[in-house]
Amino acid sequence: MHHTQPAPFPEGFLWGASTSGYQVEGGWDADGKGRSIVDARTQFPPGTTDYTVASDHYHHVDEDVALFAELGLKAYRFSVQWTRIVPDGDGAENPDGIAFYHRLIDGLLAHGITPVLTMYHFDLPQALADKGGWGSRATVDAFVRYSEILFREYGSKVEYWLTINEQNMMVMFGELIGIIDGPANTGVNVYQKNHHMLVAQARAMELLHRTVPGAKIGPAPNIAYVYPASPRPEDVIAADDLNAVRNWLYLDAAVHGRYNATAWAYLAAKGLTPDVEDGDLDVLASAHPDFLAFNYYATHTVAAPLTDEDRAAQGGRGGDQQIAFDDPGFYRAVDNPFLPKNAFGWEIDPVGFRMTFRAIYDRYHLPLLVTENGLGAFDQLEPDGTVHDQYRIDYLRDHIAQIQAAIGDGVDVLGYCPWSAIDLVSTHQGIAKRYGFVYVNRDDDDLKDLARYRKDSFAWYQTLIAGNALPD
Ligand code: BGP
Repeated sequence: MHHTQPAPFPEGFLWGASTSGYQVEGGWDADGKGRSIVDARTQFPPGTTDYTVASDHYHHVDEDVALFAELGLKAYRFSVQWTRIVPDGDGAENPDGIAFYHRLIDGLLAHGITPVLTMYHFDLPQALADKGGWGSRATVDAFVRYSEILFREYGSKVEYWLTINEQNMMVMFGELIGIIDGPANTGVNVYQKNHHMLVAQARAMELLHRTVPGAKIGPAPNIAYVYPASPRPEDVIAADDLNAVRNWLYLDAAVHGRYNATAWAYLAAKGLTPDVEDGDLDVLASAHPDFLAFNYYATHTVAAPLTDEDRAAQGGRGGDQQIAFDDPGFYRAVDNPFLPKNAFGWEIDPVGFRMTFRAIYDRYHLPLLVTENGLGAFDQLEPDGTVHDQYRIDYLRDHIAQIQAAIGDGVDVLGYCPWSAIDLVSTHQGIAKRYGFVYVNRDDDDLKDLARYRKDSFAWYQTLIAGNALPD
């Protein structure tokens, strides 16, 4: 469908930007913070930094919020590190850690920026991991208690809450993105962990609604709409399988409180169905998100699986959270010949963004908030302190135009929070892979002075937000 007039962005549209705690804050053990599984990680891809300093946002918080205000952000999506609030996950509270997020939230509110708070972004307390992590039901109770503290502390200040960032990526590609929850969890069915996270999420949603009137909460999975490689019916089934397993499993559970039938059949075929205790499905059904947040970077394209023989001859395809893997017997991941790729091999598909909006909205009829989308690139800081990232402007413009198309299609879009507000450390590709509107002066092997510089995309996004429209 072609819209002759682009739909305007609604008044109050939440133009934002995103970060996550462990990737931006640093100060990993400051002021009583406990160790998370990310802090405990020892294996990093060659040449990439750890998260001990990151962008040192913990010590630059006022300066960073002032930059967000200058940028004109209407919303800022960040995550609270569980280990700042409850250092060992389920024991004593840490007042200094609690105070840090009050300071951040108060700073945002003082500038008229709506806080969008992610409760959990990959950083499970290591002490909980040692006791079985998400493999143990005790972690569900610990998460609910942590939620209670967050709601008590920040409930009067924060309207938009996100439960768990990219639960689907943690489940499908945990090790690949460095989310390793320790020996106590080795060999535990990841879909059992997934089930516990779904129960924890549902209890948190129900608790927020019961205790903080007017607050809104939703899940935040990574959704990549899956195309069939061709109209061959077997390819279409393969795409439908991956859509179910990667995308709808998580949203069906969050919205309808039930397991997606195709995804359940996939788990059964692999011997991975979780134990579902009495009452769990009632808990899932009792929770009702107010909106759906999702992260979008690219679509996927798959074909029918190879026969064992062909597979042995050709080998399988590996990937990461945005490059689909082969799943023998279910689907074969292929490149989409119509799409370019970024410097890290991720396909770039703005039209697929529109398709993803439509597919989600059509299934769930809830307002949608984009909590990540963006371009990782090797930016260059010039001697005069400028960074010319026209490629990022092009990427953002093309994606934002497709949001407008989706709005024209009838999708209710609350806002857009691209990744990332400022440069931060990638999940598995270091800080050389930059996403921010603000350049942070450090490298993977040299902390330099951590000074902040506005990139060209900063001025461009500033103009866009001020006009509530794509600049000419
Ligand atoms: C998502 C995560 C983020 C973020 C982003 C970019 O999967 O929610 O934490 O890092 O992708 O990915 P990467 O850091 O791997 O480039």
